[in-house]
Amino acid sequence: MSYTSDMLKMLKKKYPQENEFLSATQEVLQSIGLVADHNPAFQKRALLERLVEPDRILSFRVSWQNDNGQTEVNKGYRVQFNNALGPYKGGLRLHPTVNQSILKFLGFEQIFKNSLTGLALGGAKGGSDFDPKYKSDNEILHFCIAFMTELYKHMGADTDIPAGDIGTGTREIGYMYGTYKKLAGVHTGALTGKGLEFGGSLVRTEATGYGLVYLTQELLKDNGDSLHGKKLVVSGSGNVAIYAAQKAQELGGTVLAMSDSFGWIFDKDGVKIDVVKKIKEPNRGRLSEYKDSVPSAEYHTKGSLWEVPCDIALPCATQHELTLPHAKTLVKNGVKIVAEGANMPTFGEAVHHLQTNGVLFLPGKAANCGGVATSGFEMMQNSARTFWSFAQVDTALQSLMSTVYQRIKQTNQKHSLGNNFVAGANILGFEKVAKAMMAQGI
Ligand code: NDP
Ligand code: 2IT
Repeated sequence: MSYTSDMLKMLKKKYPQENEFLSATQEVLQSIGLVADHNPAFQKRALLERLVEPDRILSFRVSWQNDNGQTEVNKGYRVQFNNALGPYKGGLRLHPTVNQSILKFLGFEQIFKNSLTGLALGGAKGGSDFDPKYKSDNEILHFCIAFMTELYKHMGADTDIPAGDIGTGTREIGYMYGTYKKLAGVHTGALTGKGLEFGGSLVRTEATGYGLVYLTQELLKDNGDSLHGKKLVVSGSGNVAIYAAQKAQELGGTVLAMSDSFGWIFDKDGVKIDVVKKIKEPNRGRLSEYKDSVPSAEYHTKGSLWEVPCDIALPCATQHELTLPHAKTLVKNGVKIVAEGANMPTFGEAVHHLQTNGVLFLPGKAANCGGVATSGFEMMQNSARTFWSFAQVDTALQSLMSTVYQRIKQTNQKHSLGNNFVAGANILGFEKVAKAMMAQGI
Protein backbone atom coordinates (compact mmCIF):
# COMPACT_ATOMS: atom_id res chain seq x y z
CA MET A 1 0.00 0.00 0.00
CA SER A 2 1.09 3.57 -0.60
CA TYR A 3 0.25 6.87 1.10
CA THR A 4 -2.16 7.90 -1.69
CA SER A 5 -3.93 4.53 -1.84
CA ASP A 6 -4.24 4.45 1.97
CA MET A 7 -5.85 7.84 1.76
CA LEU A 8 -8.34 6.66 -0.83
CA LYS A 9 -9.23 3.65 1.30
CA MET A 10 -9.74 5.89 4.32
CA LEU A 11 -12.03 8.23 2.35
CA LYS A 12 -14.15 5.37 1.01
CA LYS A 13 -14.64 4.12 4.55
CA LYS A 14 -15.30 7.54 6.05
CA TYR A 15 -17.57 8.98 3.34
CA PRO A 16 -19.20 5.96 1.62
CA GLN A 17 -22.23 8.00 0.48
CA GLU A 18 -20.27 10.85 -1.10
CA ASN A 19 -19.97 9.50 -4.65
CA GLU A 20 -18.98 12.71 -6.35
CA PHE A 21 -16.43 13.59 -3.69
CA LEU A 22 -14.96 10.08 -3.93
CA SER A 23 -14.69 10.31 -7.74
CA ALA A 24 -12.89 13.65 -7.52
CA THR A 25 -10.48 12.58 -4.77
CA GLN A 26 -9.79 9.25 -6.49
CA GLU A 27 -8.77 10.97 -9.70
CA VAL A 28 -6.36 13.30 -7.90
CA LEU A 29 -4.92 10.72 -5.51
CA GLN A 30 -4.32 8.25 -8.34
CA SER A 31 -2.44 10.92 -10.28
CA ILE A 32 -0.17 12.32 -7.58
CA GLY A 33 1.39 9.09 -6.27
CA LEU A 34 4.54 9.91 -8.25
CA VAL A 35 5.20 13.02 -6.18
CA ALA A 36 3.30 12.31 -2.95
CA ASP A 37 4.13 8.70 -2.07
CA HIS A 38 7.85 8.96 -1.48
CA ASN A 39 8.10 12.00 0.75
CA PRO A 40 8.07 10.97 4.42
CA ALA A 41 7.75 14.62 5.48
CA PHE A 42 4.30 14.70 3.86
CA GLN A 43 3.15 11.74 5.96
CA LYS A 44 4.68 13.13 9.15
CA ARG A 45 2.71 16.34 8.66
CA ALA A 46 -0.39 14.41 7.51
CA LEU A 47 -0.43 16.50 4.36
CA LEU A 48 -2.94 14.38 2.44
CA GLU A 49 -5.20 13.84 5.46
CA ARG A 50 -5.37 17.63 5.76
CA LEU A 51 -5.79 18.18 2.04
CA VAL A 52 -8.86 15.94 1.68
CA GLU A 53 -10.71 17.35 4.71
CA PRO A 54 -12.26 20.82 4.24
CA ASP A 55 -11.09 23.53 6.65
CA ARG A 56 -14.77 23.95 7.48
CA ILE A 57 -18.24 23.37 6.06
CA LEU A 58 -20.83 25.98 6.83
CA SER A 59 -24.41 24.83 6.45
CA PHE A 60 -27.47 26.91 7.13
CA ARG A 61 -31.20 27.28 6.59
CA VAL A 62 -32.45 29.67 3.92
CA SER A 63 -36.09 30.71 4.34
CA TRP A 64 -37.72 32.98 1.82
CA GLN A 65 -41.21 33.89 0.65
CA ASN A 66 -42.55 32.82 -2.76
CA ASP A 67 -44.98 34.85 -4.89
CA ASN A 68 -47.98 33.16 -3.26
CA GLY A 69 -46.91 34.37 0.16
CA GLN A 70 -45.79 30.90 1.14
CA THR A 71 -42.51 30.55 3.06
CA GLU A 72 -40.10 28.10 1.47
CA VAL A 73 -37.06 26.55 3.12
CA ASN A 74 -33.82 25.54 1.41
CA LYS A 75 -30.46 24.33 2.58
CA GLY A 76 -27.44 26.61 2.08
CA TYR A 77 -23.74 25.69 2.21
CA ARG A 78 -20.24 27.02 1.90
CA VAL A 79 -17.37 24.54 1.85
CA GLN A 80 -14.20 26.48 2.71
CA PHE A 81 -11.78 23.78 1.61
CA ASN A 82 -8.26 25.12 1.62
CA ASN A 83 -6.69 28.58 1.87
CA ALA A 84 -2.99 27.70 1.62
CA LEU A 85 -2.50 29.73 -1.58
CA GLY A 86 -4.87 32.61 -0.92
CA PRO A 87 -8.36 33.47 0.33
CA TYR A 88 -11.11 30.90 -0.29
CA LYS A 89 -12.41 31.28 -3.83
CA GLY A 90 -15.04 29.44 -5.83
CA GLY A 91 -18.57 29.61 -7.13
CA LEU A 92 -22.07 29.19 -5.71
CA ARG A 93 -24.29 26.55 -7.28
CA LEU A 94 -28.09 26.83 -7.19
CA HIS A 95 -29.58 23.53 -8.31
CA PRO A 96 -32.01 21.05 -6.69
CA THR A 97 -29.34 18.31 -6.74
CA VAL A 98 -26.91 20.30 -4.56
CA ASN A 99 -25.72 18.41 -1.49
CA GLN A 100 -22.61 18.19 0.65
CA SER A 101 -20.90 15.58 -1.56
CA ILE A 102 -21.28 17.69 -4.69
CA LEU A 103 -20.00 20.82 -3.00
CA LYS A 104 -17.08 18.93 -1.45
CA PHE A 105 -16.07 17.56 -4.87
CA LEU A 106 -16.32 21.02 -6.40
CA GLY A 107 -14.43 22.66 -3.52
CA PHE A 108 -11.72 20.00 -3.66
CA GLU A 109 -11.22 20.41 -7.42
CA GLN A 110 -11.20 24.18 -7.01
CA ILE A 111 -8.03 23.96 -4.86
CA PHE A 112 -6.02 22.49 -7.74
CA LYS A 113 -7.73 24.49 -10.47
CA ASN A 114 -6.98 27.73 -8.66
CA SER A 115 -3.41 26.58 -8.12
CA LEU A 116 -3.05 25.99 -11.88
CA THR A 117 -4.02 29.60 -12.63
CA GLY A 118 -0.82 30.72 -10.91
CA LEU A 119 -2.84 33.29 -8.91
CA ALA A 120 -3.07 33.52 -5.11
CA LEU A 121 -6.43 31.83 -4.66
CA GLY A 122 -7.56 29.14 -2.21
CA GLY A 123 -10.36 26.67 -2.94
CA ALA A 124 -14.03 26.77 -1.91
CA LYS A 125 -17.53 26.12 -3.22
CA GLY A 126 -21.04 26.77 -1.99
CA GLY A 127 -24.64 26.94 -2.97
CA SER A 128 -28.09 25.68 -2.26
CA ASP A 129 -30.64 23.09 -3.32
CA PHE A 130 -32.85 26.01 -4.42
CA ASP A 131 -34.17 25.47 -7.97
CA PRO A 132 -34.06 28.73 -9.96
CA LYS A 133 -36.05 27.22 -12.84
CA TYR A 134 -39.50 28.76 -13.33
CA LYS A 135 -38.95 31.20 -10.46
CA SER A 136 -40.01 34.81 -10.93
CA ASP A 137 -37.46 37.60 -10.72
CA ASN A 138 -39.01 38.56 -7.37
CA GLU A 139 -38.55 35.02 -6.01
CA ILE A 140 -34.91 34.94 -7.16
CA LEU A 141 -34.36 38.27 -5.40
CA HIS A 142 -35.91 37.04 -2.15
CA PHE A 143 -33.94 33.83 -2.20
CA CYS A 144 -30.66 35.71 -2.84
CA ILE A 145 -31.35 38.12 0.04
CA ALA A 146 -32.07 35.23 2.42
CA PHE A 147 -29.03 33.25 1.29
CA MET A 148 -26.65 36.19 1.68
CA THR A 149 -28.10 37.15 5.05
CA GLU A 150 -26.42 34.00 6.38
CA LEU A 151 -23.36 33.77 4.14
CA TYR A 152 -22.17 37.39 4.43
CA LYS A 153 -20.73 36.74 7.91
CA HIS A 154 -18.21 34.31 6.46
CA MET A 155 -17.11 36.28 3.38
CA GLY A 156 -14.79 39.17 2.64
CA ALA A 157 -12.40 40.40 -0.06
CA ASP A 158 -9.47 38.85 1.85
CA THR A 159 -11.26 35.84 3.37
CA ASP A 160 -13.74 34.20 1.01
CA ILE A 161 -14.88 35.47 -2.39
CA PRO A 162 -17.79 33.53 -3.93
CA ALA A 163 -18.83 33.78 -7.60
CA GLY A 164 -21.23 32.18 -10.08
CA ASP A 165 -21.75 28.56 -11.05
CA ILE A 166 -24.77 26.55 -12.25
CA GLY A 167 -27.90 28.62 -11.60
CA THR A 168 -25.94 31.66 -10.42
CA GLY A 169 -25.34 34.26 -13.12
CA THR A 170 -24.90 38.04 -13.28
CA ARG A 171 -28.43 38.72 -12.01
CA GLU A 172 -28.08 36.49 -8.94
CA ILE A 173 -24.59 37.85 -8.13
CA GLY A 174 -26.04 41.38 -8.37
CA TYR A 175 -28.80 40.62 -5.86
CA MET A 176 -26.35 38.84 -3.56
CA TYR A 177 -23.85 41.68 -3.76
CA GLY A 178 -26.54 44.25 -2.95
CA THR A 179 -27.38 42.32 0.21
CA TYR A 180 -23.72 41.75 1.14
CA LYS A 181 -22.92 45.45 0.76
CA LYS A 182 -25.81 46.46 2.99
CA LEU A 183 -25.13 43.93 5.75
CA ALA A 184 -21.34 44.18 5.77
CA GLY A 185 -21.41 47.95 5.40
CA VAL A 186 -18.59 47.91 2.85
CA HIS A 187 -18.27 48.10 -0.91
CA THR A 188 -15.38 45.70 -1.58
CA GLY A 189 -14.72 42.93 -4.04
CA ALA A 190 -16.18 40.16 -1.87
CA LEU A 191 -17.97 38.55 -4.83
CA THR A 192 -16.87 38.23 -8.45
CA GLY A 193 -18.98 38.21 -11.58
CA LYS A 194 -20.47 41.54 -10.47
CA GLY A 195 -22.22 43.92 -12.88
CA LEU A 196 -19.86 46.20 -14.81
CA GLU A 197 -21.29 49.30 -13.11
CA PHE A 198 -20.29 48.19 -9.61
CA GLY A 199 -16.91 46.51 -9.80
CA GLY A 200 -17.39 43.71 -12.30
CA SER A 201 -14.76 42.88 -14.89
CA LEU A 202 -15.20 42.84 -18.62
CA VAL A 203 -14.81 39.29 -20.05
CA ARG A 204 -15.82 37.58 -16.75
CA THR A 205 -19.12 36.50 -18.33
CA GLU A 206 -17.34 35.03 -21.35
CA ALA A 207 -14.19 33.87 -19.54
CA THR A 208 -14.84 30.20 -18.79
CA GLY A 209 -16.06 29.39 -22.29
CA TYR A 210 -13.40 31.53 -23.99
CA GLY A 211 -10.66 30.06 -21.78
CA LEU A 212 -11.80 26.54 -22.64
CA VAL A 213 -11.48 27.30 -26.35
CA TYR A 214 -8.13 29.07 -25.86
CA LEU A 215 -6.68 26.00 -24.13
CA THR A 216 -8.12 23.73 -26.84
CA GLN A 217 -6.55 26.02 -29.42
CA GLU A 218 -3.14 25.72 -27.70
CA LEU A 219 -3.42 21.94 -27.89
CA LEU A 220 -4.38 22.07 -31.56
CA LYS A 221 -1.55 24.51 -32.32
CA ASP A 222 0.92 22.22 -30.60
CA ASN A 223 -0.25 19.48 -32.95
CA GLY A 224 0.11 21.68 -36.04
CA ASP A 225 -3.65 22.18 -36.32
CA SER A 226 -6.33 24.81 -35.68
CA LEU A 227 -10.06 25.14 -35.02
CA HIS A 228 -10.68 26.07 -38.62
CA GLY A 229 -13.16 23.68 -40.22
CA LYS A 230 -13.59 21.59 -37.07
CA LYS A 231 -16.98 20.16 -36.10
CA LEU A 232 -17.87 20.59 -32.43
CA VAL A 233 -20.51 19.32 -30.04
CA VAL A 234 -21.03 21.40 -26.89
CA SER A 235 -23.26 20.11 -24.08
CA GLY A 236 -25.21 22.53 -21.93
CA SER A 237 -26.48 25.93 -23.02
CA GLY A 238 -25.64 28.01 -19.98
CA ASN A 239 -22.86 30.46 -19.30
CA VAL A 240 -19.93 28.18 -20.09
CA ALA A 241 -21.48 26.45 -23.11
CA ILE A 242 -22.72 29.64 -24.79
CA TYR A 243 -19.37 31.44 -24.75
CA ALA A 244 -17.38 28.31 -25.62
CA ALA A 245 -19.62 27.79 -28.65
CA GLN A 246 -19.41 31.45 -29.59
CA LYS A 247 -15.60 31.57 -29.46
CA ALA A 248 -15.24 28.22 -31.26
CA GLN A 249 -17.37 29.50 -34.14
CA GLU A 250 -15.52 32.83 -34.19
CA LEU A 251 -12.30 30.85 -34.67
CA GLY A 252 -13.64 28.89 -37.63
CA GLY A 253 -15.30 25.85 -36.00
CA THR A 254 -18.93 24.76 -36.46
CA VAL A 255 -21.00 23.82 -33.41
CA LEU A 256 -23.48 21.19 -34.54
CA ALA A 257 -25.28 20.41 -31.28
CA MET A 258 -26.03 21.85 -27.83
CA SER A 259 -28.26 20.69 -24.96
CA ASP A 260 -30.09 21.53 -21.75
CA SER A 261 -31.47 19.23 -19.10
CA PHE A 262 -34.65 18.63 -21.14
CA GLY A 263 -33.21 17.83 -24.59
CA TRP A 264 -30.75 18.73 -27.34
CA ILE A 265 -30.66 20.56 -30.64
CA PHE A 266 -28.91 19.61 -33.87
CA ASP A 267 -28.28 22.34 -36.40
CA LYS A 268 -26.32 21.13 -39.41
CA ASP A 269 -25.57 24.73 -40.43
CA GLY A 270 -24.03 25.61 -37.04
CA VAL A 271 -25.93 26.59 -33.92
CA LYS A 272 -26.99 30.28 -33.92
CA ILE A 273 -25.62 31.46 -30.60
CA ASP A 274 -27.71 34.65 -30.58
CA VAL A 275 -30.86 32.53 -30.62
CA VAL A 276 -29.62 30.36 -27.73
CA LYS A 277 -28.68 33.48 -25.76
CA LYS A 278 -32.12 34.99 -26.23
CA ILE A 279 -33.72 31.81 -24.88
CA LYS A 280 -31.37 31.39 -21.91
CA GLU A 281 -30.26 34.82 -20.70
CA PRO A 282 -31.37 35.59 -18.02
CA ASN A 283 -34.56 33.54 -17.82
CA ARG A 284 -33.22 30.04 -18.41
CA GLY A 285 -35.83 29.17 -21.05
CA ARG A 286 -35.99 25.80 -22.85
CA LEU A 287 -33.86 24.88 -25.88
CA SER A 288 -36.99 23.39 -27.46
CA GLU A 289 -37.78 27.02 -28.38
CA TYR A 290 -34.77 27.06 -30.74
CA LYS A 291 -36.86 25.52 -33.53
CA ASP A 292 -39.25 28.50 -33.38
CA SER A 293 -36.42 30.67 -34.72
CA VAL A 294 -34.55 28.05 -36.75
CA PRO A 295 -37.17 25.68 -38.26
CA SER A 296 -34.52 23.68 -40.13
CA ALA A 297 -32.94 22.54 -36.83
CA GLU A 298 -33.83 19.33 -34.99
CA TYR A 299 -34.86 19.09 -31.32
CA HIS A 300 -34.53 15.73 -29.56
CA THR A 301 -35.51 14.52 -26.12
CA LYS A 302 -34.25 10.98 -26.75
CA GLY A 303 -30.71 9.74 -27.29
CA SER A 304 -27.75 11.98 -26.64
CA LEU A 305 -25.92 14.77 -28.40
CA TRP A 306 -22.72 12.73 -28.01
CA GLU A 307 -24.06 10.58 -30.88
CA VAL A 308 -23.47 13.47 -33.28
CA PRO A 309 -20.13 12.83 -35.07
CA CYS A 310 -17.62 15.55 -34.25
CA ASP A 311 -13.89 16.35 -34.10
CA ILE A 312 -14.07 18.10 -30.73
CA ALA A 313 -16.46 17.47 -27.83
CA LEU A 314 -16.85 20.10 -25.12
CA PRO A 315 -18.93 18.87 -22.15
CA CYS A 316 -20.10 22.12 -20.51
CA ALA A 317 -23.24 21.20 -18.53
CA THR A 318 -22.65 19.33 -15.27
CA GLN A 319 -20.80 16.51 -13.50
CA HIS A 320 -20.99 12.91 -14.69
CA GLU A 321 -22.83 13.68 -17.93
CA LEU A 322 -20.43 11.84 -20.28
CA THR A 323 -20.58 8.09 -19.66
CA LEU A 324 -18.50 5.17 -20.93
CA PRO A 325 -21.06 4.33 -23.67
CA HIS A 326 -20.92 8.00 -24.76
CA ALA A 327 -17.12 7.84 -24.85
CA LYS A 328 -17.28 4.70 -26.96
CA THR A 329 -19.64 6.40 -29.42
CA LEU A 330 -17.41 9.46 -29.60
CA VAL A 331 -14.34 7.31 -30.30
CA LYS A 332 -16.22 5.28 -32.91
CA ASN A 333 -17.24 8.53 -34.63
CA GLY A 334 -13.64 9.75 -34.74
CA VAL A 335 -13.48 12.42 -32.03
CA LYS A 336 -9.95 13.88 -31.66
CA ILE A 337 -10.24 16.12 -28.60
CA VAL A 338 -12.47 16.17 -25.52
CA ALA A 339 -12.05 19.26 -23.32
CA GLU A 340 -14.09 19.73 -20.15
CA GLY A 341 -15.84 23.08 -19.68
CA ALA A 342 -17.87 21.69 -16.80
CA ASN A 343 -16.42 20.30 -13.57
CA MET A 344 -15.91 16.51 -13.74
CA PRO A 345 -18.44 15.97 -16.57
CA THR A 346 -16.68 12.79 -17.69
CA PHE A 347 -16.85 9.55 -15.69
CA GLY A 348 -13.44 8.10 -14.80
CA GLU A 349 -13.90 5.02 -16.98
CA ALA A 350 -14.94 7.22 -19.91
CA VAL A 351 -11.76 9.32 -19.49
CA HIS A 352 -9.74 6.12 -19.51
CA HIS A 353 -11.44 4.88 -22.68
CA LEU A 354 -10.84 8.17 -24.47
CA GLN A 355 -7.19 8.34 -23.44
CA THR A 356 -6.41 4.74 -24.34
CA ASN A 357 -7.94 5.32 -27.77
CA GLY A 358 -5.68 8.26 -28.54
CA VAL A 359 -8.18 11.03 -27.85
CA LEU A 360 -6.52 14.14 -26.43
CA PHE A 361 -8.35 14.83 -23.16
CA LEU A 362 -8.15 18.18 -21.34
CA PRO A 363 -9.49 17.94 -17.75
CA GLY A 364 -11.79 20.60 -16.30
CA LYS A 365 -9.30 21.79 -13.70
CA ALA A 366 -7.15 23.11 -16.51
CA ALA A 367 -9.69 23.57 -19.27
CA ASN A 368 -12.21 25.68 -17.34
CA CYS A 369 -9.80 27.61 -15.10
CA GLY A 370 -10.21 30.72 -17.26
CA GLY A 371 -13.38 31.57 -15.33
CA VAL A 372 -11.84 31.70 -11.90
CA ALA A 373 -8.67 33.27 -13.34
CA THR A 374 -10.76 36.15 -14.65
CA SER A 375 -12.41 36.34 -11.23
CA GLY A 376 -8.83 36.81 -10.01
CA PHE A 377 -8.44 39.65 -12.53
CA GLU A 378 -11.67 41.17 -11.19
CA MET A 379 -10.24 41.03 -7.66
CA MET A 380 -7.06 42.75 -8.86
CA GLN A 381 -9.08 45.54 -10.49
CA ASN A 382 -11.22 45.95 -7.34
CA SER A 383 -8.17 46.18 -5.06
CA ALA A 384 -6.49 48.72 -7.33
CA ARG A 385 -9.79 50.56 -7.89
CA THR A 386 -9.26 50.41 -11.60
CA PHE A 387 -11.01 49.03 -14.67
CA TRP A 388 -9.32 47.13 -17.49
CA SER A 389 -10.50 47.25 -21.11
CA PHE A 390 -12.02 44.17 -22.80
CA ALA A 391 -8.83 43.68 -24.83
CA GLN A 392 -6.65 43.91 -21.70
CA VAL A 393 -8.61 41.21 -19.85
CA ASP A 394 -8.95 39.02 -22.94
CA THR A 395 -5.20 39.23 -23.65
CA ALA A 396 -4.41 38.40 -20.00
CA LEU A 397 -6.79 35.41 -20.20
CA GLN A 398 -5.24 34.11 -23.43
CA SER A 399 -1.77 34.44 -22.04
CA LEU A 400 -2.74 32.68 -18.79
CA MET A 401 -4.33 29.75 -20.66
CA SER A 402 -1.26 29.45 -22.85
CA THR A 403 0.98 29.37 -19.75
CA VAL A 404 -1.26 26.72 -18.16
CA TYR A 405 -0.88 24.57 -21.28
CA GLN A 406 2.90 24.98 -21.41
CA ARG A 407 3.35 24.21 -17.71
CA ILE A 408 1.21 21.06 -17.89
CA LYS A 409 3.17 19.96 -20.95
CA GLN A 410 6.46 20.51 -19.10
CA THR A 411 5.13 18.53 -16.13
CA ASN A 412 4.18 15.68 -18.47
CA GLN A 413 7.65 15.72 -20.00
CA LYS A 414 9.34 15.77 -16.59
CA HIS A 415 7.40 12.72 -15.39
CA SER A 416 7.19 10.92 -18.77
CA LEU A 417 3.40 11.16 -18.78
CA GLY A 418 2.99 11.49 -22.54
CA ASN A 419 -0.37 13.10 -23.35
CA ASN A 420 -1.93 12.36 -19.96
CA PHE A 421 -3.06 15.92 -19.21
CA VAL A 422 -5.15 14.67 -16.26
CA ALA A 423 -2.04 13.46 -14.43
CA GLY A 424 0.02 16.51 -15.48
CA ALA A 425 -2.63 19.00 -14.30
CA ASN A 426 -3.15 17.20 -11.00
CA ILE A 427 0.57 16.96 -10.24
CA LEU A 428 1.20 20.58 -11.19
CA GLY A 429 -1.76 21.83 -9.15
CA PHE A 430 -0.86 19.66 -6.17
CA GLU A 431 2.84 20.56 -6.00
CA LYS A 432 2.24 24.25 -5.35
CA VAL A 433 -0.46 23.64 -2.73
CA ALA A 434 1.69 21.00 -1.01
CA LYS A 435 4.68 23.35 -0.85
CA ALA A 436 2.54 26.12 0.64
CA MET A 437 0.93 23.80 3.19
CA MET A 438 4.30 22.37 4.28
CA ALA A 439 5.77 25.86 4.60
CA GLN A 440 2.84 26.98 6.76
CA GLY A 441 3.16 24.20 9.35
CA ILE A 442 0.06 22.25 10.33
P1 NDP B 1 -25.49 27.48 -16.11
O1 NDP B 1 -26.47 27.39 -15.02
O2 NDP B 1 -25.30 28.78 -16.80
O3 NDP B 1 -25.79 26.40 -17.23
C1 NDP B 1 -25.82 25.04 -16.94
C2 NDP B 1 -26.24 24.29 -18.19
O4 NDP B 1 -26.11 22.90 -17.96
C3 NDP B 1 -27.69 24.52 -18.56
O5 NDP B 1 -27.84 24.38 -19.94
C4 NDP B 1 -28.40 23.39 -17.82
O6 NDP B 1 -29.63 23.02 -18.39
C5 NDP B 1 -27.40 22.27 -17.96
N1 NDP B 1 -27.49 21.37 -16.79
C6 NDP B 1 -27.33 21.69 -15.50
N2 NDP B 1 -27.54 20.64 -14.69
C7 NDP B 1 -27.85 19.64 -15.52
C8 NDP B 1 -28.17 18.29 -15.31
N3 NDP B 1 -28.23 17.76 -14.06
N4 NDP B 1 -28.40 17.52 -16.40
C9 NDP B 1 -28.34 18.06 -17.65
N5 NDP B 1 -28.04 19.34 -17.90
C10 NDP B 1 -27.81 20.12 -16.86
O7 NDP B 1 -24.10 26.98 -15.49
P2 NDP B 1 -22.62 27.22 -16.01
O8 NDP B 1 -22.59 27.27 -17.48
O9 NDP B 1 -22.05 28.35 -15.24
O10 NDP B 1 -21.89 25.90 -15.49
C11 NDP B 1 -21.77 24.73 -16.30
C12 NDP B 1 -20.64 23.87 -15.78
O11 NDP B 1 -19.41 24.61 -15.84
C13 NDP B 1 -20.76 23.41 -14.31
O12 NDP B 1 -20.15 22.17 -14.18
C14 NDP B 1 -19.94 24.45 -13.56
O13 NDP B 1 -19.49 23.96 -12.33
C15 NDP B 1 -18.80 24.63 -14.55
N6 NDP B 1 -18.03 25.87 -14.43
C16 NDP B 1 -18.62 27.09 -14.41
C17 NDP B 1 -17.86 28.23 -14.35
C18 NDP B 1 -18.46 29.58 -14.40
O14 NDP B 1 -17.70 30.55 -14.38
N7 NDP B 1 -19.77 29.74 -14.52
C19 NDP B 1 -16.39 28.16 -14.23
C20 NDP B 1 -15.86 26.84 -14.33
C21 NDP B 1 -16.66 25.74 -14.41
P3 NDP B 1 -31.01 23.55 -17.74
O15 NDP B 1 -31.10 24.99 -18.10
O16 NDP B 1 -32.06 22.71 -18.36
O17 NDP B 1 -30.88 23.34 -16.25
O1 2IT C 1 -16.01 26.17 -11.10
C1 2IT C 1 -15.54 27.33 -11.15
O2 2IT C 1 -14.33 27.54 -11.33
C2 2IT C 1 -16.47 28.46 -11.01
N1 2IT C 1 -17.66 28.24 -10.87
C3 2IT C 1 -15.95 29.86 -11.00
C4 2IT C 1 -15.37 30.22 -9.67
C5 2IT C 1 -14.97 31.65 -9.50
O3 2IT C 1 -14.67 31.99 -8.34
O4 2IT C 1 -14.95 32.43 -10.44
